[in-house]
Amino acid sequence: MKPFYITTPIYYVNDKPHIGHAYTSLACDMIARFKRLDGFDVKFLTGTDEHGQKIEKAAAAKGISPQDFVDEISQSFRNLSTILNLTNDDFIRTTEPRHKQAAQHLWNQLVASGNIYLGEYAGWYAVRDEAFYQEDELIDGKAPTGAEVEWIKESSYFFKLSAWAEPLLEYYANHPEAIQPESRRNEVLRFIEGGLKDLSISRRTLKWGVPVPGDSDHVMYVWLDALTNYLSALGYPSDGYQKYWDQAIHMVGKDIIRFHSVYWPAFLMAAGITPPKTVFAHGWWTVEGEKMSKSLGNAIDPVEMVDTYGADAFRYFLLRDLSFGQDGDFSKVTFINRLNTDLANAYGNLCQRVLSFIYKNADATIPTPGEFMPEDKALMAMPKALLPNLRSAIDNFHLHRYGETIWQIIGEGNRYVDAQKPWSLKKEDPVRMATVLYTLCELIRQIAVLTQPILPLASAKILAILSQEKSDFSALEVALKPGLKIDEPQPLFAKYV
Ligand code: ME8
Repeated sequence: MKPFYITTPIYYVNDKPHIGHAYTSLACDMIARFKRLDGFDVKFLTGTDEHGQKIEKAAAAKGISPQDFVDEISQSFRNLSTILNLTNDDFIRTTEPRHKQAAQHLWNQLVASGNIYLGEYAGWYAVRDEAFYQEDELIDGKAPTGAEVEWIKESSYFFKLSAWAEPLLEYYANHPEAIQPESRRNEVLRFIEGGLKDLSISRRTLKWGVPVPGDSDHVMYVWLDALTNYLSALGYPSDGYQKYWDQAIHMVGKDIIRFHSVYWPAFLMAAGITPPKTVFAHGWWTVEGEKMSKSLGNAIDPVEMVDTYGADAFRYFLLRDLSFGQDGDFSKVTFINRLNTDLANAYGNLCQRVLSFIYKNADATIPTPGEFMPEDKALMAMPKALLPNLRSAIDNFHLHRYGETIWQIIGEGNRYVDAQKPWSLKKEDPVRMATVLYTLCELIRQIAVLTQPILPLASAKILAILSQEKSDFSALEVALKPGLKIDEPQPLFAKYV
């Protein structure tokens, strides 16, 4: 099986998870699920970023030790995996020994290759961004992101980032797939072309971090520490990490593209490691037209969303409504409309009208079909014929197209029911009724196989009703057996006002 490796950013544990974190994790989960069904050997990683000044400050504000603080909040991110039904294979925390060892090993490689020197940093630091800024970057005394900055002057280790501008540009010229989408790639290339300055990679006044090997007065800059998580979870530096590493896809929000597409590949090249295959930066969610912020208290809580609407509905909306890569706005009205239209009225209705009709009128048994008419054959051939399109939607990160494509077939299914009128066939032509119902069950079965990455819970319910054991994509080719008993179907999706 071909290896496949996908990662979410590791989230800061300064606050509880919100819709933005859920979004990136769900996108990765959708891709990971698809790849597993498509026969890949998948590793899907998520986790938490637990060091740095931001966390140290947040712990101090609560009056507890950083370790107690991170243990508590990291757990809420771990719980989110269960709540969102994520299939991550690992959950890494930067406070774990396996990570600290890997981060220190990488540091030693950078020292050995002559890329680290001791100097003095004098400049601005934004705790919220955990980022250094030059005087000329500030706008009205704040970071370009709007974060407050503070002046820092201390001894610091530096990474010779300036030496890596040319190798990075050359690498990106030869690997167009390495930064996606195109607009982000251009943004990163312009930034590198503007010249790179050496980067401060340690802090002396901070204690909450991974100690710099050989100099316990310093801890590593939290981004160097954090980025290494993608390697530590693969067992780096032990042999064998390359198997997945060569296939690495980092999914991130557009806010952290520079860290992933400038600093990280430069660290890696300097340590003799190939940069990740792809960094994809998706867009930004606002809520009812506003930026999410603590002061507005408008962050959407994924736990509440799942409690109210279920994990499938929340997932479906996020991965279907927004063109993946673009910014989007979460509005309650659009959310409810989409659930009602696509889930309750289209997909839910198709399943419910067919399965409950069989349950009530066809002895709760998948009927044995008579001779298929061309329209039956055409309908049953439709979902499986979509697989190449769906594969390309996933491989090209057009995640919204996945649902869009399948829902066209769901529409076809509902039109077929209306045209064939199985309820009238019951008396007029029972053999034809059996053929129509079988055709519809076969359609629903294939749709349930294909919708697993986007609606895993609903798909599992349908596949269970149809007694399907195998559910990877090879199941598309094995037609449904007639004669199976079905349990009483329950509506799959609620309707909301
Ligand atoms: O940056 N819309 O962690 P973080 C879309 N620890 N996505 C959003 C979002 C929004 N409004 N808000 C957050 C960090 N995200 C570092 C990462 S990786 C080595 C270290 C998502 O907790 C998006 O993926 O601030 C964004 O990049 C990430 O959460 C930032 O999470």
